[in-house]
Amino acid sequence: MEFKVKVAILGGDGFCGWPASLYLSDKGHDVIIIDNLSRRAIDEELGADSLTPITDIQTRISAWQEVSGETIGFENIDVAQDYDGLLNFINTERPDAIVHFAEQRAAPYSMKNSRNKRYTVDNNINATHNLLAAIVESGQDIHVAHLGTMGVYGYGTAGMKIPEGYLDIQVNLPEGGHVDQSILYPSNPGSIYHMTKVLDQHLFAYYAKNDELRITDLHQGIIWGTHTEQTIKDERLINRFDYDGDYGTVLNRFLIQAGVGYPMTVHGTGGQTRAFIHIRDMVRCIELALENPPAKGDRVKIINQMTETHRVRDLAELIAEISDAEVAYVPNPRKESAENDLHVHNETFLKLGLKPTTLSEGLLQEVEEVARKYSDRVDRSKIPAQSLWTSAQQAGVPEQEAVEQEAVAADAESGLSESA
Ligand code: USQ
Repeated sequence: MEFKVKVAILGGDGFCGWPASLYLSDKGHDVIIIDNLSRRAIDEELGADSLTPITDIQTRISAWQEVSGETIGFENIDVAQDYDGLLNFINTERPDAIVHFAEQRAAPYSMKNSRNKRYTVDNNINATHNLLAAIVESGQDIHVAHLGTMGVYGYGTAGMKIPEGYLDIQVNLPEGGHVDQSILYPSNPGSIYHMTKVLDQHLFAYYAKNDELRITDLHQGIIWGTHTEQTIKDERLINRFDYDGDYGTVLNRFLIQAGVGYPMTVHGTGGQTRAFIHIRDMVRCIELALENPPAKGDRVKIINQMTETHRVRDLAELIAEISDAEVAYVPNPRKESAENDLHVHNETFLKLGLKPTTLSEGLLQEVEEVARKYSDRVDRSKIPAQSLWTSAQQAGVPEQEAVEQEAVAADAESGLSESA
């Protein structure tokens, strides 16, 4: 039997939410977007803009109807603030599933100042908790698929592969013998933004246990790419592409920097290794997650949504080779390990049929072409990353030295060494 759901996409106007909404609609699911358009408001606040000229949500939706014949619903609800609006929506529309993307997702933005830290915590935690409480109050059995992050784990291990969410441990008993347990993998977030996804995990664990909510938490790596099969069908459907120092993510930033002749901004030594996934795989993963929900009463299903790992400087050097771009090693504005290895279990999606779209010259060039096409929209003053993680950095203490010392201290405290 064909699998079709009525699905609400919270945050469906954003970088992941929009292509996921189109993909699910294209596959015949009944999609309703809930979004308060906060990402567009933050663009205005930052004086930054998507590289690609995104149209307003109404134009997006009517263009999709014209192109595909499919209807996507839209409601402007602030799920973090308007609990009654959210509950009313759930009671009226009775979705089978809700995909939760409705969180402030930029680590640098979250670290800029205390206002942004507080906004990120208030917004993200309230959004998640309002959703869970509203589902319980509605009395409905709705599968929640949440976009979490690989960053909840930190980016290092005590020498093993990072598991999909849970760590099997043996607790030694004082009277001898031991008990076996499976616990949430110890968290080690590197920013207030990543911390909110750690806090989300605990809310999910509680509601899965207490109310038997069916929840999938997708621990996603860094997205790269911009177009999907659907967003490329019409320019009015184009996805956003962030390149600024707050919202631009590393590989996309390097590609646009290469595209407009700006030296690629490698932070520190570029020894940071991170997990990556192409945007076309992300949309597929969302559908696979919806098709494979946990059963009622199961613990939260945690899946690592990533397909490959790369070291930041290797990415810059690869792009330099294929495009003649320059690499600039800049002082790291963040407090993070200068060098780390990263090994990750990601079998769940592979077993469910995901065919990874891995880094290839063709795909890198596709993004660089997008950068060139819209290069007249680039504001070069928005490219440098200016959000500093610590007060020592803000006070101008010799930056690299302070960051490295603090990173070493943070690793020692966490007990999870990130150094190779
Ligand atoms: N980096 C550079 N140069 C740049 C930008 C970043 O060297 O111009 C470095 C950063 O210092 C960091 C790494 O690249 O070591 C990744 O930075 P990023 O901005 O690409 O990614 P991050 O801040 O971790 O956040 C992004 C998304 C977030 C998602 C996360 C997945 O914004 O929503 O949760 O990736 S993950 O990194 O796996 O935790």
